[in-house]
Amino acid sequence: MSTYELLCLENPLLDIQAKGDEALLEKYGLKNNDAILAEEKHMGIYAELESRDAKLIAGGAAQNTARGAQYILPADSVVYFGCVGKDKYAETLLQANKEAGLAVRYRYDETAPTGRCGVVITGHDRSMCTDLAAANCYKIDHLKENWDVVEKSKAYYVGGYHLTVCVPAILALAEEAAKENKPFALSLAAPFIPQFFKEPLDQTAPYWDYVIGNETEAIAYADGHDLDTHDIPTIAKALANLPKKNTQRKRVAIITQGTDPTLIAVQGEDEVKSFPVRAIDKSEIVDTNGAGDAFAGGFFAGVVKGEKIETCVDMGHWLAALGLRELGPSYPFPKQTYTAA
Ligand code: 26A
Repeated sequence: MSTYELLCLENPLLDIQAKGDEALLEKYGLKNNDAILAEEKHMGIYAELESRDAKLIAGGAAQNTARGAQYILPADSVVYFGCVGKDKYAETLLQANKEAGLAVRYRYDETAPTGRCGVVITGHDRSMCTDLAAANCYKIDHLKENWDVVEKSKAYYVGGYHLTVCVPAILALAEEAAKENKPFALSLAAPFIPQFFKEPLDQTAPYWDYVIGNETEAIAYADGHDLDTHDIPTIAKALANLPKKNTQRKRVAIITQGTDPTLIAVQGEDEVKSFPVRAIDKSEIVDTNGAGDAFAGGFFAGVVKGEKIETCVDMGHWLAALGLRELGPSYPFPKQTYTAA
């Protein structure tokens, strides 16, 4: 069995993505740039998007990141874990993963369909409404059954959205990482995670070697943790300097800010470094769905290759710029090759 450079865990979803407008957002009580869990009142949105000529695209934040990292790395470098149903949507996801060369260990749920994410595009904003369905049925037993893969993987990346699903599986990876001195990364995923899933998030915090998020997630974290500031560099520093279990690695906090520079704070270091994004003409942007996931994919491809942090950030910016030119969280084929800025 192969040794993987990176193991990713989260919620495999199919994105049902269409152009929308204020009226559609209002009808379902959605903000123009947000991610939420669907409630009963949202369930009509999927059919409504399909009636607007929706595109069905492989999604799930960390699955996008995993495809992104694999896009850059040599064959068989990345493996992805999550739970899907036994249906056509799962086959669509497998096809996209196959194209990227991403290995998967899916748990197949017998009763629930594959999860869906309704994506409403308005200009350069995207609003996401997720019906987790089978993705919510991930079980730690599945991870234990595949523990040989866990042991043979050299780094772990968990999408923060999984904190709504299976915290024991996240903690099992986190503890293995600390025990074996392997890098463990977690994304903040969306503002509602630090807001409403604060307790499980904080349980994982001592294990973060890398914590990654955008400015709205950083602010939600600050508000939820009484940091009493909305200054992004200050929040990045606070994240980097939380107590840490594995003292052999300094924690790195990475905060992206859309078209504004990406910030890097390293545990124990005074300076928060700032890296401008790669400029791309607004007219070249197809949609912003998955841009942050692409950044993470590029960044962690750099991490597992042992690149210095500046290069990791540039690899993230490069892959995000490629993803912005594609429909949904996708990457261009035939594959392009990374070149330093
Ligand atoms: C639990 N939730 C809400 C989610 C998601 C999610 N991935 C996992 N869990 N809500 C949205 N996404 C994914 O985020 C990507 C863009 O960053 C969407 O599927 C989309 O591909």
